[in-house]
Amino acid sequence: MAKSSKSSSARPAAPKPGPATTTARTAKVSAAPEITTGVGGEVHQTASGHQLRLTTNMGHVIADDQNSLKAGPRGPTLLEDFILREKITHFDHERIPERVVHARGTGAHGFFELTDSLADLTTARILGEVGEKTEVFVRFSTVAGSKGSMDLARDVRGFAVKFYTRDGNWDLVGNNIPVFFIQDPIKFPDIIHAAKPEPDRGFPQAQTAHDTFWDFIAMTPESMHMIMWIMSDRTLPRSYRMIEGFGVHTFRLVDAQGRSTFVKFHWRPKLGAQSVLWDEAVKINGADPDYHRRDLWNAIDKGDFPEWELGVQLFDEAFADSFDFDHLDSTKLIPEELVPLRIIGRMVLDRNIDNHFAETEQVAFCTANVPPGIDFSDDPLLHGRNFSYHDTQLIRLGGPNFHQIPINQPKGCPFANFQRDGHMQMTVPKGRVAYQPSLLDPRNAREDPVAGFKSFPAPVEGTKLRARSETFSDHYSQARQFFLSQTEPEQNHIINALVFELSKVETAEIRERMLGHLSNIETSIATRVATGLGFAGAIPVVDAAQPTRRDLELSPALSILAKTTPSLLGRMVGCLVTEGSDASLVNAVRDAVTDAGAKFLVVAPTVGGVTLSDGATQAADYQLQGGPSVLFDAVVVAASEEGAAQLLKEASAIDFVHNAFVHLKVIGHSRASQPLLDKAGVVPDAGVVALGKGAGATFVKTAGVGRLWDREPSVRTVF
Ligand code: HDE
Repeated sequence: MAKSSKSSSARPAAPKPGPATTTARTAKVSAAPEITTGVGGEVHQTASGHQLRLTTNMGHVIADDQNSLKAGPRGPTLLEDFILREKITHFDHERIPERVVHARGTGAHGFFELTDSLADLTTARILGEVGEKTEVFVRFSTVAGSKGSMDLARDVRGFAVKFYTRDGNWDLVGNNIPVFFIQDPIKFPDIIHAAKPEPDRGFPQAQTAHDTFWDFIAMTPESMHMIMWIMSDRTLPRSYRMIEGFGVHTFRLVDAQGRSTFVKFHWRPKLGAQSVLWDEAVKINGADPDYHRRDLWNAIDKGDFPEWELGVQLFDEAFADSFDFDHLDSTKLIPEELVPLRIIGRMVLDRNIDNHFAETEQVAFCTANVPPGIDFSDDPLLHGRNFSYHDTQLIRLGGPNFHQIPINQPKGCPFANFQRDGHMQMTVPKGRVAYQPSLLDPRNAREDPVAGFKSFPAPVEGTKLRARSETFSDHYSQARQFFLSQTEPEQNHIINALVFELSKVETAEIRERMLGHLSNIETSIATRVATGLGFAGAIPVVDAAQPTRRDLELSPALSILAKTTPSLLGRMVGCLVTEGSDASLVNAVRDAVTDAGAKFLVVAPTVGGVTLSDGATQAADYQLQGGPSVLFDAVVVAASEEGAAQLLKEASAIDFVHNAFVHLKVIGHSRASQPLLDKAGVVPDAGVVALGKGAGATFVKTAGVGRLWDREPSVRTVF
């Protein structure tokens, strides 16, 4: 007390930091500001324009948001300070549980437009009325990592789409891989616990390369098909704009007469599917852990709206009966060569979110959200999901009214029922009647037997039992088909991924048992992985009781590379410049690259940029250490003679060039940059081009081809 009064008398005017206390109220606003928040504060007229008033949640205008209420300037803080208490209390409660899987996500708004009608097969208007545009919200995600994990984990990507249709919300909650690890939902907690950080130590984060994951897999033959997919480049996407999407399960379309057609849903990216290399992924995670979310945000922000085609595979009971595999088994797919994709629409993402938490975090998907005309098959995994997704939102979003959160509300149609109360009821239902039927309130909401949802009347009978159908039992044939349908570089990557992951497994028995499974898929996979593991023993025999693996027709549609049409569209080209870089070269490449639909980004020794040979200032997008070549699809090294000499002493410049080379990228370069290329170990090949006259056209022609796969065996061991 003595000290406090002493100090206040000694420094009477000091404690209140003047400018800060008034910023919020009197900030100079040049024009009428856009008042965009939902806080509901009053706009008040100041001498310099309009200003939103800072208030408490109860609407009390705040005079000082920089200092809490104290007894004397150094004195104890007073409990009376309701402004401080409200602010801190709200902050203390800002976090909600992250999703148990798919915690790290990024979202965007857009629309779906139907281009080919399925009106003869379904009453769902979104699939029947050509030209109809339906609002969508999409959330892309990784699966295993926490919210703060890095984007380039080797992982499946979630591809969840909420269509706000006129017949109610439709959630197509898919992945970028068309099959799944397990056949029965009762195994889901096990596979996820095995993949997540090990419970005793809390690591590794966002990785499958550890004992518990492979322990579970080594004991689970039904996962082998999925293993081939997750060890492929599919789990290292270059961009969310460049992933395919799959509904995975078989669904039903139901027409007005109650007839059903089976359907599988596929998304196809307009930019083509593309992946990065593992070594590149590891480095991107360090350089920019937000690489995918930044990429999506930037593309939409600049008006390069990513687009996907929606394709369907349609088949009837007769096909389902004749198909070698069970269409209810989520570890199997139907090759497109057997049932071709019919493209019926397109989806464009054209609006970034306004708020990550309110939209991307609070969005609640559920596979059970289907409009009339779409129905479920008997895929057991789908049935498990129909329960799980709603259930998980109750803990994650805190109660049964999460459908009232703006991002989850049906926007295409009204909703009305007699469900009431519960945590966070946001609406004010009127009247005394909260039930039906009722004579008291006959005009309130009632069923519509014609337009309402009707389940397809599939005949059902059976003995109650816990069992797995025999038709689900071939775990190796489609895994083999997938591997053999890949191009050579893609097969090499699967082998190297298996070697990498299993090398992180400490228990030899798990590694060896996995070799047994791989041998059931294809002998050469097992022998190559064994070489990579330095395992010289006999490969164990596992699951000899399984039905004999069959040789299926190859399916080129399963390969990314076989379908790739070379293009620079939507790609990023990084150009390393120095003081005195040749202006005509830089400008020519920029123009050509931009014309080809790619982004041209400049990397310079300082973010202030450089002066080019013609005296013009070239601004930089990245400072060299923050702009490694892993961020780009192809690079240009445009150093001047002096600049190149300086960069010889700069490790990040040498890495820039070296990594571009070993990541199989096209490198266009000024002749003056040659010493830097030599120091970085670049060996001339078709992808290393000296740029002179016609630099732009030469570079675009070479870079448009994509990666130099032929270079790979010379830069890394292919087991
Ligand atoms: Fe999920 N899954 N899942 N899943 N899943 C969740 O729901 C679950 C499965 C998928 O961006 C959770 O809201 C079970 C297959 C995506 O918000 C949870 C089973 C496929 C997302 C859940 C599966 C998926 C999830 C966690 C086996 C591909 C993110 C948070 C029966 C077709 C959605 C949440 C978003 C999220 C359960 C299998 C895709 C716990 C029980 C197969 C894209 O409910």
